Amino acid sequence: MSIRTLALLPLLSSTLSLLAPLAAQTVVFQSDFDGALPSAVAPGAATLEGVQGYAGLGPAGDQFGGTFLRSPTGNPVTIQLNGLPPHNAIRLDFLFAAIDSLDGTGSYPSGDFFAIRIDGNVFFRESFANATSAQVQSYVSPPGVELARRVDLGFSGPGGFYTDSAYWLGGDPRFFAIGHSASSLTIEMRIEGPGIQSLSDESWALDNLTISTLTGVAQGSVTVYGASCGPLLSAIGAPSIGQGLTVYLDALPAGTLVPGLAIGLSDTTFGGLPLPLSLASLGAPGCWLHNDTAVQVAAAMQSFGTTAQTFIPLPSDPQVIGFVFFLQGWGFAPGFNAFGIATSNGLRVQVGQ
Ligand SMILES: [Ca+2]
Ligand SMILES: [Ca+2]
Ligand SMILES: [Ca+2]
Repeated sequence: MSIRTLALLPLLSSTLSLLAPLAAQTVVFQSDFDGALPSAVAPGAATLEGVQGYAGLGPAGDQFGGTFLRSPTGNPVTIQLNGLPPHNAIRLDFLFAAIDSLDGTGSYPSGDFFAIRIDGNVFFRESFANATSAQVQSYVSPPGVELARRVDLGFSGPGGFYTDSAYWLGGDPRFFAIGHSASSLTIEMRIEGPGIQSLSDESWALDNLTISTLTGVAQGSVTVYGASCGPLLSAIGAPSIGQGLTVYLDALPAGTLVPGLAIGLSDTTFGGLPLPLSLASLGAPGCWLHNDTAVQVAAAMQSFGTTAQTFIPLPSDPQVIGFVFFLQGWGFAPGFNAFGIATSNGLRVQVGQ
């Protein structure tokens, strides 16, 4: 599913800023984790350990080496920075080691999600799977990000379920320009979820962390609007060019078939009718249509029973900065109401730099 086609719509050109200023960048934290742990880092149960077989993985000048900060799952690693210069975005650049038998999405021992919270808000939450090729990893690497996948790089093993993976997560565009302007910054990283297990079974590590502040970044936004008759639509990630949003549809009625995502260009009119449009007359009281579905009526979502998710990549074209589109989740839910349809709230997305 893609909305790349949006960038091609000629009607956009008159509404887009072609003069977006270039961002200026200041490094405010940098560590290769080879010496003493910087005072800004609260490691919890994490410790500095040799990188073993990870040594040398990474882009030129930014490779695993010496020691890194290795953490058990379930343990928060927190970086606290204060007195930051004025800025309107931050950039995170780091190497991520997915060590031993992390089990991806699912129920125990699966359910291993690497989550990054920024000032308490979830910014990134993706599962990582190392043990078998049959496991479900929600994280999809952009080009250049995956450095090794399901190979023996040390720690538990070799062999069995204890293979390892390596990622230059800082190369993922979603970390390039994260909206932030406060003078203090708290970043918490941990692997969480129903599948967390002991250090000898699965763990993760962080190397070469650089945090920069940016100025002059045109921000995108995601705004929740409109009523739901049950399902809840939310998104995390960066509504910025070259990046994208992971969209979550939660609280679907039990037995929902084929959840989908309606993508529209208007939240005010649908075929000449005003929005939101009540679906009560169709047999779905309390359910509303919140956008014009002009791009897609039912973009596919990956379904997990009463939840579903998908990733919406945004084009890297600067002409898309400022563009607005609308999302609504829904599903066929036999028996939920006479119409057999459940609909979510809406999301308004404005694309930023
Ligand atoms: Ca290191
Ligand atoms: Ca291993
Ligand atoms: Ca696990």
